[in-house]
Amino acid sequence: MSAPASTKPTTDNPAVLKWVNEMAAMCQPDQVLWLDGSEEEKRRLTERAVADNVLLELDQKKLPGCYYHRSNPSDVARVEHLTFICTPTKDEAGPTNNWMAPDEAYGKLRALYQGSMKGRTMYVVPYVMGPIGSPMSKVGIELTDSIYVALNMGIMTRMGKQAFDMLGQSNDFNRGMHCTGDLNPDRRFICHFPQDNTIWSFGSGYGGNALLGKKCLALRIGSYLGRTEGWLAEHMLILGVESPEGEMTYVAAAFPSACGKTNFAMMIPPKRFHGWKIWTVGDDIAWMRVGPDGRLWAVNPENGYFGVAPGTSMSSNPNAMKTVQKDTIFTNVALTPDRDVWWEGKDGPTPAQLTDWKGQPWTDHSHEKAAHPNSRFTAPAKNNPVLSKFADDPQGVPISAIIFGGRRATTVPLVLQSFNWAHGVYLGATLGSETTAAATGKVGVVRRDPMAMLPFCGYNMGDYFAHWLRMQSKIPLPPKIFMVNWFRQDKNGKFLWPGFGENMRVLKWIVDRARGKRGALETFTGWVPRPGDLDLSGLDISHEQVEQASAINIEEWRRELDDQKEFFDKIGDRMPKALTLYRELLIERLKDVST
Ligand code: GTP
Ligand code: SPV
Ligand code: MN
Repeated sequence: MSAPASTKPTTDNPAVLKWVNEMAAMCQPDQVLWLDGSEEEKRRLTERAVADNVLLELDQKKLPGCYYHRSNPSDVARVEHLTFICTPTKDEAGPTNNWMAPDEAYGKLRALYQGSMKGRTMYVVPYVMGPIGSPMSKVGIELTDSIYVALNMGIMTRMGKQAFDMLGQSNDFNRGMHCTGDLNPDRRFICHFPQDNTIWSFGSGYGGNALLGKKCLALRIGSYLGRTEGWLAEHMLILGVESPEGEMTYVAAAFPSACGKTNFAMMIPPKRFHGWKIWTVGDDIAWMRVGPDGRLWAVNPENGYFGVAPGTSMSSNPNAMKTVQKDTIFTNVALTPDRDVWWEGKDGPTPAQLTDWKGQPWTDHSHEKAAHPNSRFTAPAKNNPVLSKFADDPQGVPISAIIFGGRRATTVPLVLQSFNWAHGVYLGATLGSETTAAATGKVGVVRRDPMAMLPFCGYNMGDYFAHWLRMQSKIPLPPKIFMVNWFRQDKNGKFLWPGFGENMRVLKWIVDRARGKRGALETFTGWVPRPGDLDLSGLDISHEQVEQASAINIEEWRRELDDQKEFFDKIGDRMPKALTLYRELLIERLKDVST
């Protein structure tokens, strides 16, 4: 088969050539291929991936350009315990990150990389994170021996020649080294060197561990650069809300992994909101900086969606279903006998027979899940029927509201507005959420996941909070800050709030508040909608249920504030005083409420 890309370097940038040569000398691949991002190249890479059984061709009539991939069963999610921030001192990485000294990490991984690509191809994947021509955008180069990673990077980033055009002769690019290795979790390391703008990943082919532009560069390295350069790299979706009169309001929202960002970013408002439209700018990551007009402007550094498949259906997220109809790679979902894909929660009857995510026969009597709970689709943003026309805008979009939201069965009400920026930072910093299948480990345990960034902050969490607090003085027209919880449960463990499209009702209140158009009730922990403020008409649930979803229970909050202390203590002396004082203030206010 002919080579799918060039074996000759496609740039004369001396820093790039030197680095690629060094890495190739270490890994010793049989061949080094430089990717240009063309359609023709994609076609040939795909052909090779199918020939190598890395991808399986799906029914091309039904799903044109779509392919199926199964990862090793031990390699299906991010691995937080094997993810390291390698700063010169442990204190710089802080108490919430795993730390390894840079020399030790380079040494350990160099030994693993040594000769690791013998008999394999090293793909040189140049890419841009952020819109082409944006002052916010960054160039990365990922070296990988995984054709699956190369193809996914082609969907998730602006991959190819334009990255070298943007880079020119500059040395300012992220150096991403990725080798699949033997996938033994004992030899799996995802190491970040913020000071060197470098990522070394070994032993995983999955998502956030291997697609280095995403969590590794856009968040861990990005957050470090953001602090140094005065901007914010956040685990946030970005959406535009358009009123029937055509008024646009942009909102950014941080929910932890598998807690509803993609769904919220593509939401279709219910009938009651006739004439309202939601436009997606991004579904996972936001880079935000202060614009010349004093507002906070956001771009989505990505160019595609690596979305959770289970639960995605025509009723929960029709726009996502339309997005994955073509040119999509499905990973670890189930396969039907006629080469269609299936997952728990998809529309229609459950097929009687399937091949499950491990490649085993599966019947509808099986007790196992057919699709892995963290199975995903990789789809181009341009497939999204509600893609914002500003998604590629180099300036980004101006943010009027920031929302933090967790997965909480109790305590946290449906929606809450902070009193001011610092209180909003406090709400974000104390965000709690039940763990999900997006990372390995126990699912359903409440943990503190500040700003949904616990696994993604590339430096000391205390300094990150201080950076957020300091941003206030840099943003003359700051967004308003809110907190939401779609996941409150009743006594029987049933979700109280219907969620999905119905979240528009909450979003509408948020947009009105951000524009100063609607009233609210002050509680000790923030502003909440007054009775009647949330538009509930046409909603098929009882007012009592909405009340329960919105309730602020004093006993629960007492426990919550106790629990927050443990986390604040863990951050230690880098914890900003303003946040610990906020907690104490709330405890005092709580005394007034209960007496
Ligand atoms: P990552 O890609 O891991 O960052 O996840 P995400 O935050 O984009 O989450 P996503 O939108 O993919 O949703 C994850 C899971 O939560 C899916 O199974 C959804 O069906 C479910 N979900 C999303 N929104 C809601 C909601 O409003 N209510 C309820 N009950 N479930 C929701
Ligand atoms: C997440 O876990 O938040 C994801 C998936 O978006 S991954 O790319 O694996 O990080
Ligand atoms: Mn995510």
